[in-house]
Amino acid sequence: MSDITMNPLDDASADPFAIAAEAAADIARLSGVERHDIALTLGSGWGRAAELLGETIATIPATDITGFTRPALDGHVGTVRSIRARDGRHVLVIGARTHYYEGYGVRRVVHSVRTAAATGASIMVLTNGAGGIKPTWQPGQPVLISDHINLTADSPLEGANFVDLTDLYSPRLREIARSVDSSLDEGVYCQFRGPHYESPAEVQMARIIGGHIVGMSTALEAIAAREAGMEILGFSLITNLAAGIQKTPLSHEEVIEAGRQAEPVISDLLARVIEAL
Ligand code: 8IG
Repeated sequence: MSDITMNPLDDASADPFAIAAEAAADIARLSGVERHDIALTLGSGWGRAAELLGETIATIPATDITGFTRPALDGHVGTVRSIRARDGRHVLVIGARTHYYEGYGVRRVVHSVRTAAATGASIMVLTNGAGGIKPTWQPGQPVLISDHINLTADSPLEGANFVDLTDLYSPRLREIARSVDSSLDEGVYCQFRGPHYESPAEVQMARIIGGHIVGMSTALEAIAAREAGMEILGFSLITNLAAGIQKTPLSHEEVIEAGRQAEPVISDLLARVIEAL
């Protein structure tokens, strides 16, 4: 599926779960790994974690997997990797996130999560780069997601499918993460549509309604992962303080630089948490 104009998920009459099953079969065929145990989506700043997890069995261009979307930005194609952890478990590492703001619709946004579930993964680890609202947080700090507020006004669920979201971000998995690093703070993640950052007034709104983290991914993916019956662990790397919380304007370069600096530390943390799951 190399042509962005042709994606089977865009056919409204197609079954997104059947397409995810096809994608999982592509991954099994291209990696030689029949089933995966844990799936991990890598957001900004988290990219190096995969190498620390174990042996890379296969690196698959996302465009070779049914239903995956070619990234709109930069020329480079995202990849999906199959990694064998030291304890023998198979980890599916998704380095090809499709964001809601790309405008392809929510089916494409959650396709990687549904595919991960179809490969057999029972745990979905979602990571992202995000803005921080808590005044005690510093750029470069990783935090756990304790809950979310979905401000996209959209859902990955179709039809009368009333999925419960209590304890969406697994208290059990958060406890394990804190056993690896007791200094991990946590907060409520607000998913905005983007791609513009929030106005300072919107950041204040997010704070007042109970948010601590602002981002452009993860909440819709977590809903799809819950629908699929997976246990979910969420991490945000605070790459910047949210607009108006920090004194200076937000820039994409600043965000990339904070991610680059934090990468060794958070990658090591993530690898140790996954080992402990
Ligand atoms: I990295 O401050 C990153 N992603 N919505 N706001 C939103 N998304 C982000 C931010 C931010 N920083």
